[in-house]
Amino acid sequence: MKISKGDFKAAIIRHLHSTLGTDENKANNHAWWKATCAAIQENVLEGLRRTQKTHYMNDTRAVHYFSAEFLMGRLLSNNMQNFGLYDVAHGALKELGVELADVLEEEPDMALGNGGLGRLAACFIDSLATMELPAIGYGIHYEHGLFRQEIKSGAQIERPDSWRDYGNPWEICRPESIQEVSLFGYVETKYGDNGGIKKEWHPGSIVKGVPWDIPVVGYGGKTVNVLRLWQSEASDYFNWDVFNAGGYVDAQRENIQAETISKVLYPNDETEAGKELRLIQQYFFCSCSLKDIIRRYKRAHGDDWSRFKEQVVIQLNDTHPAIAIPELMRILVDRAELDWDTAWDISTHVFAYTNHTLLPEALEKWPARMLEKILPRHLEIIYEINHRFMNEVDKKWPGDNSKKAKLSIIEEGPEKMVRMGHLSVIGSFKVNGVAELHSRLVKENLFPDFDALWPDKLTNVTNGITPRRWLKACNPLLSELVDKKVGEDWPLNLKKLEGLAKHATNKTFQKSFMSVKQKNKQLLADEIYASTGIQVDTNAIFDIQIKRLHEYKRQHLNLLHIMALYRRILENPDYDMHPRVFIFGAKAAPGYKLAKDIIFAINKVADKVNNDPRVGNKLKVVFLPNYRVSLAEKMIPACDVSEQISTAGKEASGTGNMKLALNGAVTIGTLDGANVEIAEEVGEDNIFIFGMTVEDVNALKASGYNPKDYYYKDAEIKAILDWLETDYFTPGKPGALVSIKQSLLDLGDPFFVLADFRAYSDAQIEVDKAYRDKARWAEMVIINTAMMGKFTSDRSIQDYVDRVWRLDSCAVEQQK
Ligand code: 26M
Repeated sequence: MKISKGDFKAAIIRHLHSTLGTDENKANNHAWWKATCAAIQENVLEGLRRTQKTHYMNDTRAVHYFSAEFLMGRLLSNNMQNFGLYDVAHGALKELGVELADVLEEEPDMALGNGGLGRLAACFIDSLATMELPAIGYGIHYEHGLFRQEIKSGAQIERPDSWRDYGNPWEICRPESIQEVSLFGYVETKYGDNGGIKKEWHPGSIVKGVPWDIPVVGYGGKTVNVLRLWQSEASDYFNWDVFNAGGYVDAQRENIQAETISKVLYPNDETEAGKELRLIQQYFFCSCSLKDIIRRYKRAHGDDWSRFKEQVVIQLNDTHPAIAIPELMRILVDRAELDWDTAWDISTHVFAYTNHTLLPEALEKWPARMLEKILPRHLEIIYEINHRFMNEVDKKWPGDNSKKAKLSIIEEGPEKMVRMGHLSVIGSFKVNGVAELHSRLVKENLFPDFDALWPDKLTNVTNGITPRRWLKACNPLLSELVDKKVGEDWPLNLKKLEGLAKHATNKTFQKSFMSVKQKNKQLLADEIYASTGIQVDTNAIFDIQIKRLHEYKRQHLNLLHIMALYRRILENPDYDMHPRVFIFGAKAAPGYKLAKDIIFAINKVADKVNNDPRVGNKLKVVFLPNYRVSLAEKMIPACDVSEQISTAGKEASGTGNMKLALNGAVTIGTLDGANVEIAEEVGEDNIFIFGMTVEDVNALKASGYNPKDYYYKDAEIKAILDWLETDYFTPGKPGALVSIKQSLLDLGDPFFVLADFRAYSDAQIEVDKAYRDKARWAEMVIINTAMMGKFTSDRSIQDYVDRVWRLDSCAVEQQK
């Protein structure tokens, strides 16, 4: 379906007039943006209709991706690109006197996620549509996405994100598919004539789930799947008789404001326990989604449940949607009246679970008391699942009570807790980690006994990223160069990039490649100036660390090294280094005090360094506020050095590492997460690996790590940490940065920052050397782009199809 520039121009004007009620003379960029979206949406909706019809007619097996987060970013550029209409739109707008780039900037990010996990979900649904796989994403239609970050006097301030304030041109409300969700109340046990017992849940509250569909356009525009997001609303009616009869009204009824359920995305925060609303959010979207799936299944198969597990596979993106397991059991046993074994056989062939972290504080546990209050029937079902599972454990390890305690869904203690990870493993037919190293650690450290019990259940699927957004769309200059060298089909077959490798030492190609990098650096320099007023030299090394702020990611290791460089320059004005700009983007969880202190410290060090005439252009430090998908798209193409410096064993995979390397950045990193696999792909000469391995970390921990050893033995480390205690960076406020020193010295440096400091500093010296050898650097950069083929999310999705989902693609009939 090719559209001419003239037709597209007419469509934009038509929408300006009849959708927006304005005209060419009055329209501002926002109106042009909306009209352009509406013109593209005509194609989107046509593709959506065809896809849904095709999937219905073919009664396809489909994957249902359950995720509390989808970090979609902007959609216009992506959708245009995928329909092959980017140049057409660009030309049409030009003739109307409008710059496409300005129009694209009008679109607010859809920031319905925290970071890696949410962006992974977005890349995956892009790949699913591109690969013509029948798939639907299910999540929450948050009114407010992740907070907008402002920096005031160096400190993070959180502001609400209102992405839908002026209307979202992509979403379609589907009132015909509204679902109802029950909460609270009590369970009645009924005794049947045949001696059987039946459980009846009398809810204390009912809320409505309203689905909003976001079309997901595959590359090439053939398949258009949907992301279905549920919004909560007050239910129109409530059957008071039901529980007046039970007499529990006052005792059991909870009044939650229905609208608050989907009001706001929870930022990854320290403690989850006690956050009732978070559990309600999870149950709300899982229950709506399951009912939606069942409604669709019944339309084709009636009450015959025997084919359900052939038609439906549900991928749980972390444990956030784990409550779907007892919810499906409840529907099958209490509602469909299947016997337990039949229901359990269906459930355990439908669910698969992805683990995204080993951090103990991030493993979800809910107080049993809280579940009992909000979802009394589900707690009973969880106990029943656990009871039967404990019998299985006893068969494998007869009489071993410590095994039972370790494996149980229920953690005993002063407060009984329900471990959602255990529930997920027990209720799923496959469990995967997100990089080779991480999956090994899931087997060896997190779930070793489950692995012994079910040796085929635990597996690996290494993460990936969509090359459509993360190279073609965000880096048009490099894309054009790549097109010329390896052909234009690399966005669908990223291994084609390997064709660049043979040109890696070619002087002319090196020059073209590095001139693209230079132009991208200039664009970022302009952005930096516009948003911070800091002027940076594009001949400097652009060294970038972009990710959520967390101690395990060790932004403070980067900061200590920056302070070391600063100190070396002050001590020796001729200190020999290539000029460098250190650029950060990071949001801290609002309740994570030390993370916020680290942001404050980065900004305070930046103030000092950037305004110290003794430093000149050698060193600049930039903290770009409000890091988000659309800002990442500007930073990634301009990066020379990619910082991937987490404590070994802590970063499950990382995906920013892949995006940066794909765009020709060289990684300085630890042997952690997918860095290990990136190193395998590019070879050890084209990456700077430093620091302790997982084994080193374990050994040091076992022998008793004392950060003070490093403080007293390494004069530079001591000087830097002591510097943090003075008022050098916070004039008149000594001690304002002391919490960082305290965490590293007095609180035991839980992420081994000091232990890795010297190795990191040495690796940075190697980076500096390599960069100064222009030919060597260009070769490394080209090899990095060339060898990223493995990390397309298309490969990840193919791995899921082969190892987990067993799914066939389905060609959507196209318009003649
Ligand atoms: C915990 C306490 C305080 C602040 C944050 C957390 C927290 C940490 C990790 C909460 C959840 C966490 O895990 C979920 C997650 O986002 N994991 C990320 O998933 C990505 C996609 O698989 C991986 O690439 C990242 O390595 C992994 O951290």
